[in-house]
Amino acid sequence: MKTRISLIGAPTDIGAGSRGASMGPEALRVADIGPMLQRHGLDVEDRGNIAGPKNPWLPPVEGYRHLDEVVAWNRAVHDAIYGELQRDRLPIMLGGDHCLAIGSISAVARRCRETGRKLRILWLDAHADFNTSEITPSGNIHGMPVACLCGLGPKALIEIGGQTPAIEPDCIRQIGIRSVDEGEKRLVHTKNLEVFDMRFIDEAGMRAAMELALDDLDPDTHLHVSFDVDFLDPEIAPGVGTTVRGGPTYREAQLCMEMIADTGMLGSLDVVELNPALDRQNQTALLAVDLIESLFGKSTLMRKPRR
Ligand code: HAR
Ligand code: MN
Ligand code: MN
Ligand code: MN
Repeated sequence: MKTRISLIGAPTDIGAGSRGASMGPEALRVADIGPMLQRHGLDVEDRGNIAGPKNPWLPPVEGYRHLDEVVAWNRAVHDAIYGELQRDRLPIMLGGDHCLAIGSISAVARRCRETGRKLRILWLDAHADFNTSEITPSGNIHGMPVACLCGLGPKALIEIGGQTPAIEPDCIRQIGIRSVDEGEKRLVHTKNLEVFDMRFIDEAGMRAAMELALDDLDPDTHLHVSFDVDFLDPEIAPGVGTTVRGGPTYREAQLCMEMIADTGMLGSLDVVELNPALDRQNQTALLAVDLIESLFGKSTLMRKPRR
């Protein structure tokens, strides 16, 4: 069956430490994300943007910045993504900052429970996003979504998908990680998160990292990719709020996307943290769209999955 895709914009920077990710959805549209997917024969509907509260730009309160607004945005994202999954469409959330993955992934997890499918989450990021209010250095909730999804976070955020925790840590594979805070590091170890950090990628290569991250997938697995654009090296992707040098190169990122495409199991996608205010001539959005093209199966030659 033809893959049916729904684009859903979530124009907010409510969980971020700098303003501008709210312009991400439009920058991705300007970079032709919809027409690119259509050119590959996919059925694409752009559902437009979700609405939510404005960013009051206030300091953190008890370890959380803008908690009420983050809850409102994530409820709206959850409902929109869940609706598309119910209609058997593949949702692409155009963020927005990474706090919105709480809403999208809790919707995906809910749908997987209902349909009896397994879930594997690939978290492509420079950051582990595993902070809590006790250990966060910033109070910015875009540094906390993985913890919230695993049940570590404020009640209103961990309950969004109807079951707490929304997911177990063992369904997550993190790739490209190179910035983890001290307390966060301890929590990553306590919860046994599987992390393919840049040291691993340096030593073993992206191919080995992805082979392991995609290992022993049940044929009936829903694969969710949460693509934080700061995963990429800032030399090629400057348009993000929290750059960390030493990320994957263009070729490494392409291989990562191609190996995910080869599984044929992609079921949903977040594209987050793109910040057009910090970009140059939309190059980071164009790069993200180029990589997403590979994620949906564009390859140089026709090839069979190697795995
Ligand atoms: N770890 C830092 C914090 O919690 C920075 C988090 C930045 N997060 C993102 N998403 N950009 O990955 O504040
Ligand atoms: Mn992130
Ligand atoms: Mn990040
Ligand atoms: Mn291209």
